[in-house]
Amino acid sequence: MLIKKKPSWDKFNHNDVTPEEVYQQRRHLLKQIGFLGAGTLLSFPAQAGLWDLFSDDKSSEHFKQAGLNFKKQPAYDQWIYGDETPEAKVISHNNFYEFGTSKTDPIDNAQSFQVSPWQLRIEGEVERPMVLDYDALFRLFPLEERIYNFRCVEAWSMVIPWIGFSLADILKKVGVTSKATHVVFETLYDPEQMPGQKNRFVGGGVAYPYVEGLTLAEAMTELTFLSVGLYGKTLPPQNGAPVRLVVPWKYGFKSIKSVVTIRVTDKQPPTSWNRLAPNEYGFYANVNPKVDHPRWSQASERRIGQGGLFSAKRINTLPFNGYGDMVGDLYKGLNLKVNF
Ligand SMILES: Nc1nc2c(c(=O)[nH]1)N[C@H]1C(S)=C(S)[C@@H](COP(=O)(O)O)O[C@H]1N2
Ligand SMILES: [Mo]
Repeated sequence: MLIKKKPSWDKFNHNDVTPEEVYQQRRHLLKQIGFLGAGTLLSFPAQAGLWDLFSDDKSSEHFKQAGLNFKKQPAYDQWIYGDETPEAKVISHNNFYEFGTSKTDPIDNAQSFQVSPWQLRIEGEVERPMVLDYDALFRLFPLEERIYNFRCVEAWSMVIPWIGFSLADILKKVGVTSKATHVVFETLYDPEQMPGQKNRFVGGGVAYPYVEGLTLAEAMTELTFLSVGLYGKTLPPQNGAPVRLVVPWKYGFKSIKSVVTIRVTDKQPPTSWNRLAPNEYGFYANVNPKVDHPRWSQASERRIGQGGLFSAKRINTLPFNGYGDMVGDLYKGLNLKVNF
């Protein structure tokens, strides 16, 4: 399948995207020749060299043409190259209620969404507040590619190759004050562009702007990612362009899209889904197969893009979505059934 498009949100000029099969085959080959196993043994330049053997990949050129590069991060890849959910699924099966509540509404309704100019404010309990414009999002910090498992509270999941940087990089740059305990995130509020913000039936009853929050410790942990791209390209609008949070050990609703404000605070903030249905969606929202949603089990998940034609493969859900070794310590002594 040749995915050919040049939508308005695509600010960095590029040509046709590599046909998906070629991309997958190349990754399969890398896997076969032990690129990933070797990745832990080889120095980074050696890994990069090996990757370059296959670098007719237009999708990474997309970033390169803009003078941008990203470093692959095998350390996070319990999900190896070749395991990713097909790009076509990642960009067409979305939750982004600002553009409508069905899975295909975001791809259908978000294509003219303006992502540039953009301003991301970092404010509140910080020593040096900052405003990042569109270009700064891509240039201020070294970009990394990380393949993360992504688990929606609705019990479907995908494996997604994100590009971005750790939220901690920004927080270190602005310097949080001694009062800081939590971090709040807000999506753009622009009802003219986002039909769901104009009409509560389209927007699923959420009070906009969409807001999310983390504890400071969660925000500072390396795994917490600000994504500006996926599959080697800038984010499509339906996935939260130009910048969105990715918190892979939490249910997907924590991974707020199209962020304009990051505010460091001294108290736990209200969050969109918790406000709407507090008995169903907690503040923590850590992926937990042992704590069911009141209306369905969380013990397993449908892996989108894998399995048969009509039914996705069902796999067991892991505590903290498989990232317990990296984040479990954050919750020592906390009752996860009460603090769901
Ligand atoms: N602003 C905003 N962010 C959002 C949402 C939303 O409706 N609005 N949906 C959330 C939910 S429920 C999920 S599962 C993920 C989906 O991300 P994806 O479409 O990139 O897979 O985005 C999250 N971030
Ligand atoms: Mo979700």
